[in-house]
Amino acid sequence: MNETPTSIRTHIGFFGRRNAGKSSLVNAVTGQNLSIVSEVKGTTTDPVNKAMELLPLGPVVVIDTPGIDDQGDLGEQRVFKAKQILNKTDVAVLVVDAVEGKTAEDEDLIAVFRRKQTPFIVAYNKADLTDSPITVDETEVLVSALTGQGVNALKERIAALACTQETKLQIVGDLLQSGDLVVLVTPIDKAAPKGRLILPQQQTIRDILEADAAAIVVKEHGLRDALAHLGKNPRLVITDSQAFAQVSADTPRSIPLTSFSILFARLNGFLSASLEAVKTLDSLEDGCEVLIAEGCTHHRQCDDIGTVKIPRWVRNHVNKDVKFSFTCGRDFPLDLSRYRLVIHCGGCMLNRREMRHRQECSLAQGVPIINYGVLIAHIQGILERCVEVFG
Ligand SMILES: Nc1nc2c(ncn2[C@@H]2O[C@H](COP(=O)(O)OP(=O)(O)O)[C@@H](O)[C@H]2O)c(=O)[nH]1
Ligand SMILES: [Mg+2]
Repeated sequence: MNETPTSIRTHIGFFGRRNAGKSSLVNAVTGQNLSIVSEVKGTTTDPVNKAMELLPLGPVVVIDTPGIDDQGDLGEQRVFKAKQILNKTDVAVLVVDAVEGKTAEDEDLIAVFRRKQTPFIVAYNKADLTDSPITVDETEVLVSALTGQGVNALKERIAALACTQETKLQIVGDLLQSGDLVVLVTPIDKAAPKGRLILPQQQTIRDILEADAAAIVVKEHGLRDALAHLGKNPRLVITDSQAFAQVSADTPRSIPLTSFSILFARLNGFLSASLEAVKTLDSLEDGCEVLIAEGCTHHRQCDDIGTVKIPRWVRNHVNKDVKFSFTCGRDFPLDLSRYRLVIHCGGCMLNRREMRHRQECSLAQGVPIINYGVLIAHIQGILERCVEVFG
């Protein structure tokens, strides 16, 4: 928890055919022996992730993938995994064996990068083995993982591509002015991790401080007293969705209120789709299927939010016998057609690209997708109040 969270690191994926030298190049770029290199095709069987500081860029996750031309049953699964990695890749490096040149598979991959608007660079590797000089255009570099030729240039190009992506996104800072006061309500119940705050809470505090505003953190029972003694009204109260009922009652109507998960829905570009999906939620019918998806794989507690509370609240809300399925972690079903609605967690463990990908998959299949925080606020009848602050 002392490190930059994975979800906000730039994800750099290395793709390409088997034996192009992906693992060798990952090792050369990171300066570490992370991935096994060998002349045996298909040596890298699972994606390898490394969180690190990559100069001149900063905190990144470098991901080595299996070859995109792997064969057989297992091979197909590996190719599938490599493609899954693409869904969270911010900058892609396509490694091509300079001696062999680009193949149809490489061209296919470039087409996918373009379709997904993933910035990419083609690294022609094994430059040491080519006798005739290769000319490269501005989307390509010539490198040798073996001799180190071109590796620094590659890093700089990756950094440049990542910077074109970099728009300064704020969780809440854009709503604040210097000197503002924000009250955060964070219940500490059985499900809270030992000895620390959860990631969205930490990130929100950091964002408030960056805006030169002040954060006051209270538990739900301490809110009323804190508001009475602050001396001035806070700009905003941000609560954990689970404490909405009490917090909404204890926060005077003149003070804007929202939740961590609504803020993160907005951060992930997820808010307007969620607000749209409210209508579908209200019109769920007996027997229809709903998918509840979580990004993390936390230990399930009794009365767990995703598997117990939300199904209960939804059933009570619509008074219908709705059927629920659950998925967590990296898994997200490709085929969503049987679902009437997807209910997704705030996704604090997933990066923006992955969240956007999930939203796009869902909407492309005509399945509305709603975020936990929006759903809970709606069911509690305070959704309008909770989005007022966004104007
Ligand atoms: N000569 C030369 N060989 C390389 C270079 N990069 C990788 N190789 C060799 O190519 C083979 C495949 O490398 P590997 O990194 O495992 O490829 P991957 O399957 O794409 O991950 C290994 O035998 C490496 O030693 C390079 O720049 N020059
Ligand atoms: Mg490999």
